[in-house]
Amino acid sequence: MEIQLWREILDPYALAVDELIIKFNYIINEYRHVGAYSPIEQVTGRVKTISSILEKALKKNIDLNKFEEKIEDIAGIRIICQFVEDIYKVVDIIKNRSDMRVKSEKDYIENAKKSGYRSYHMIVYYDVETLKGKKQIQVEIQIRTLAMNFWATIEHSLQYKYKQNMPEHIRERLSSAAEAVIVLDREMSVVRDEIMDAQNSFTIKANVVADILTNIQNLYKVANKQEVIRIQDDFLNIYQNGDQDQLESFSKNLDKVAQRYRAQSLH
Ligand code: 0O2
Repeated sequence: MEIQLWREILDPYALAVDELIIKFNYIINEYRHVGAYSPIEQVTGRVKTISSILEKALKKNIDLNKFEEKIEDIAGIRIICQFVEDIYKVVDIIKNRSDMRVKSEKDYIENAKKSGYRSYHMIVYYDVETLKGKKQIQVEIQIRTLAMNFWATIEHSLQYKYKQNMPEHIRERLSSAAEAVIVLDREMSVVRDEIMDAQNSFTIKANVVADILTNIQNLYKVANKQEVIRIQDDFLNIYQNGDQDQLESFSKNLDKVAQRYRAQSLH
């Protein structure tokens, strides 16, 4: 196949990956903007290179005329979560969306691979719009924790280095590292509620502070400068003593002041 033709075939896959990265990042932002904990920590994506498509087709005896149908991971999205519980939340989010249709799922967390590999895999159908019209793309979504991702990344590069001949002692090390990852994820789940509380209050505080600063900035344009400087000093005092309740009530009062000025400016 000519390189130009490959490009024409693979471009919609790149579009699907780009769109999905934006959409999953949007989910992260939606959670954070309401001060809630996001089950998605990070999202990345890639389109398989022509050489790995050819390699996979050769390895799995796939007819090149059917590679788009048979190779399900030409477009790949990887979602990283902090905790195992989050993975299943993300799976539900994906299942409830109207822009993706689940073709198949593999739970390599409940049923880890022999290598020790753990992740949740979903193949979804996703439509993109091109000049030639709508094109349905298959996308592989891998969902895993930070710890699982660390293991898989190292193991993948060792697989690449040794191909089929990974020395037994390295295989054993990887296997015990996989066990350690299970223990680590389990330990993290135990402290999950506390970690989430800490992260939530951090996000809530950041949102309140952003609201206060926006109000102060806007007031500076319309209100008495001395008064705004006094408000700013009050804010700094409360901020320094670190009391969240006081910060929130200060923000509410400031909202009222800002509203009063807005009302005045209308008269
Ligand atoms: P690459 O280079 O990441 O694209 P199967 O026939 O079931 O063995 P299949 O159909 O490819 O394999 O599906 P599966 O098992 O769901 O694996 C799909 C992808 O998951 C792989 O893509 C890897 O990215 C990842 N994966 C699966 N098993 C392992 C493993 O043991 N270690 C690591 N590090 N990753 C794994 P590719 O195309 O194999 O590779």
